[in-house]
Amino acid sequence: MSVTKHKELLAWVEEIQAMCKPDEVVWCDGTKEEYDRLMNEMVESGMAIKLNEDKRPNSFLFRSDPSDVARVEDRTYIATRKQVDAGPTNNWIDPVELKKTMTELYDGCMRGRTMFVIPFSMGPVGSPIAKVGIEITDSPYVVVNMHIMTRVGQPVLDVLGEDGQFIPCLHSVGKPLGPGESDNGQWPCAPIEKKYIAHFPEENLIWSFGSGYGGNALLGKKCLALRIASALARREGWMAEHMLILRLTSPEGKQFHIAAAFPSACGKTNLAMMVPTVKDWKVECIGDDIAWMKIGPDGTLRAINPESGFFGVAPGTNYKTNPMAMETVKENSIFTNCVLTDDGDIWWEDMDYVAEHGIDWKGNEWTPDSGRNGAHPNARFTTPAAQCPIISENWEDPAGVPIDIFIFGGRRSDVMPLVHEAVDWDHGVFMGASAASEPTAAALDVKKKIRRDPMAMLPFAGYNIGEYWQHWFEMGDKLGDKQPKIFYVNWFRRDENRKFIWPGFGENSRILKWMCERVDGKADAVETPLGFMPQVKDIDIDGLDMDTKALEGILEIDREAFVSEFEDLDEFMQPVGDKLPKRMKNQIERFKDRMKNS
Ligand code: O2Y
Ligand code: MN
Repeated sequence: MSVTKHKELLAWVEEIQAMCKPDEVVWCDGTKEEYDRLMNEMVESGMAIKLNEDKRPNSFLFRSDPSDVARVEDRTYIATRKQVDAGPTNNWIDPVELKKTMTELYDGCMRGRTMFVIPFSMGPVGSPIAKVGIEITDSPYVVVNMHIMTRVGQPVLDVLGEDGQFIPCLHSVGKPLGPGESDNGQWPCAPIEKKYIAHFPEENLIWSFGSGYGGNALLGKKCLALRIASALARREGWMAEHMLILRLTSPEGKQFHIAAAFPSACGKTNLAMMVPTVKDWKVECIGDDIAWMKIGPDGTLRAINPESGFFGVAPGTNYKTNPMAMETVKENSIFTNCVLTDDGDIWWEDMDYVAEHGIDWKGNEWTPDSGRNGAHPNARFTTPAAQCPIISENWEDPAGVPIDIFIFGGRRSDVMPLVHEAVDWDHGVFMGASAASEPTAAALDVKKKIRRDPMAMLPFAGYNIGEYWQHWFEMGDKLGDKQPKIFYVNWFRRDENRKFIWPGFGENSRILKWMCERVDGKADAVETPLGFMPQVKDIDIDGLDMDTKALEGILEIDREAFVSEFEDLDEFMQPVGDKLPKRMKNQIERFKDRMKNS
């Protein structure tokens, strides 16, 4: 008996089966039995390693192919009929041409493998903000990760009914097996020139080929929840953003909901589940990566986290930087490209202790003296959000939480002060659009000191970036007096010895407190050419071990430094051409004028 009567879905699955020619087809039910069965099979085949049950219960380690360790932006495409609709920030190929190329690659690509059909919901099943996707994949690693990152199984098919809308997501590792051939415990993938992460926003369709890793393969995440959803959100009048969501509760019990966008390597997951140092304020986590936001019946902007797990960067995560993540990954987690320790646990660089010996992410013996990293810098944990000790009890509320505050930011060792506030919505949109970060060691771009990453959406806006900004302006108009306040932060200022000036982590709660008090009209600020800014007296520094002069220093603005970046800003905006909204042009002019003349 079929698991669904949805004719369009059944026809699509048949069509893909005929093209990819798998040995068998399995419809995933999302149950624990299914998860355990697939994990057992992968342990048997040598693809997965079961970790020591006493150290890390029900947890597994995978090692990817060394060529398949991260998202491949150069091989990621937005295929729209007209190139202008993908815009200057996306790779573009004509959809007919791309489908032809990929169809040839997909032909017979699942031979010798099982084709899994994964019905999944992004967002609580049945929420008015949620969307249903169906991922077809030949990777059991993808299935078990999707179990954690999304809601999988029959309830999703029930919501879909016989004619509900779904987003088809096709994925193959791109390595068919010959008769009697097996992977032999090796991670299957295709060479880089055959990898394609393709999005067809005009058809709400995703085709991914050749990579089994993270954002390239777990298609609910970056492909659906950001690239396709951002295009869909614009058409339908909502927002799909690369933002964490947290709730901050004041000592009086007043709740504030914050959505914050930072480029990678700026501590998004750390902020999402921070332990605040500011007295009697409480943080609860709702999401660490993606926010879907719709205007609710009361006119407020309601946000849900469409995911149900965290796919976090492991290296650098420890009890100082992110104690709640460390607690979350204690069990029921999947680790990819970490060190296997001699006692059957996992380890990564900058964990709270130094492992003496282990097997590195490439499967070789490793000690701290080996002169190389044990874990890959983009090693990951996949872990259920429900296990986070400070997950909010409302994190799965289908109605979402009302957003009071947006935060943008970036990593800058100089120029950008600790915090500033937009004078109004349009100014805030400009702040987000011009956000910039210094490349980290992992992505060193020697030619440029800063990389613009508007709203942290540079690799994720699934349509023309100028139209994306216009959508932001229009959402502000619709929200009217219910607009969230917009702020910009830079936790990463350094002194003359390259030491961080601001202590960061839990101490960031002091800045969040000031923001909440601004929302409440209780905190002061001074107007500057950059926007509203606090003075030291406006920030709660009780118990903060920091020189007041140093804090004063990072709350000042250096107008000349901003003026010297005008050229970079113009260079970034110029390719947007006719699609650059008038309101953005206005903001750029006003910003320049304030910096030069006020
Ligand atoms: O490297 C990957 O495939 C993962 S990328 C990722 C994962 C979780 C959250 N954010 C990101 C990102 O690139 O923004
Ligand atoms: Mn992200």
